[in-house]
Amino acid sequence: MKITKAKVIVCRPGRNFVTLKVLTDEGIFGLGDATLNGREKAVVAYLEEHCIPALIGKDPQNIEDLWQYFYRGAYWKRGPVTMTAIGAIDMALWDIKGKALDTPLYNLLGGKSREQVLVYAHANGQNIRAAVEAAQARMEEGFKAVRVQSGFPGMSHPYGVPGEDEDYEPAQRGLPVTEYWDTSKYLKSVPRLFDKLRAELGDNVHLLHDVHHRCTPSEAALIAKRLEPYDLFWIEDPVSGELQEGLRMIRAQSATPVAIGEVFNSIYDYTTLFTEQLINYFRMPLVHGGGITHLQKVAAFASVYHIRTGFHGATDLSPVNLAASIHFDLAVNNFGIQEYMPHQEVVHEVFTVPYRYQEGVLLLDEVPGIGVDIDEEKAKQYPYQMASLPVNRKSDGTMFYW
Ligand code: KDG
Ligand code: MG
Repeated sequence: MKITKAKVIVCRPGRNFVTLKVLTDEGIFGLGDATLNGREKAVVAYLEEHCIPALIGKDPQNIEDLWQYFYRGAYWKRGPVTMTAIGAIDMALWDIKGKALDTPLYNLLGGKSREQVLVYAHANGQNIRAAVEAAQARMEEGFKAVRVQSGFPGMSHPYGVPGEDEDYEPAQRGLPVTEYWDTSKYLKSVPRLFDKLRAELGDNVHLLHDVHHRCTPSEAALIAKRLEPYDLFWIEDPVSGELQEGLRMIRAQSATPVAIGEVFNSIYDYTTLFTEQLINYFRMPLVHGGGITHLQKVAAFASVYHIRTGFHGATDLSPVNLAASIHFDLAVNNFGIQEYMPHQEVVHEVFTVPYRYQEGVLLLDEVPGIGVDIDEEKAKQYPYQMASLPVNRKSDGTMFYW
């Protein structure tokens, strides 16, 4: 089998998505997600200028060798743009292999370890009352795990908490907007939020919380300690993970489980975190972490240390990534949980998907490969528009430095 062509499809059904389509001489094609929120065109250029020319004529069945070719061959390893481009190629090649062998991707990854994938939903509110009501609404929809974020006095729209009647979408059109953050207000409010949640929702739901890298290690240790009585499933990104040793302080103070890694892209981002068992869940998604081939190695490394998957699954990752993640989640032994935010309806005019939500889990149809298709004509009706994630300043104007 030979790769004859590969193209990058950029579209904006409600938000920007970048999709790689790899075609072969046997008429089989594969899709990969290449969306890097706010930096979409950098990945497009990386793929079009450097990777696609080198893909033509290669045998798509040799996935491991092609992964190493693009990772090692560039000399410049790692980084979100590089790893997203490699991730898209890798996903597309696994999709081709599944279609060529007429079997779902999860079969190629060792077969099913479970029949369904536990997911967590998002519940956001501009204040504690609204957040509690949003969490109740998710539970009524059947979710067994809910991530809860709220605004608090002096900060009704912290990062990731949409305004009333707005969809979750931290990237805004054009250049970045500036948001402000006050850690001391946050540290006081977040235990109040979870106190209220446990009082009103009871113990029969997993509660999660995303700190969005806003704390220093000692502040994060304080949060982990203060939230201990509420038995969280995890706190996420309590600190920015570049300083892996920073997580030691959180562990020393608290047994609250920790998830990290949605902005990581390499197995080397995890060496201290895994070997010292400083986290419980790793979040690096297939799309930004070099694809299925690399994540298999990361998951195997994590499993040695009792660390489980908790893949990032926000709506800025395309349905191709979500479907591939569900295959991975079904197959991998050390699965933990999958983030699930449903895409807007308009996204499904462009992408047809093999998964469906039911009572707190995602189920997958028996389809060869990843099982997502893209309607290229429809995609043309939704052209790209530049959008950026916000920048963050402390309330005195200082840029965040971690
Ligand atoms: O592009 C940024 C989003 O993916 C991020 O804000 C979502 O933190 C996030 C999460 O946990 O889903
Ligand atoms: Mg997050």
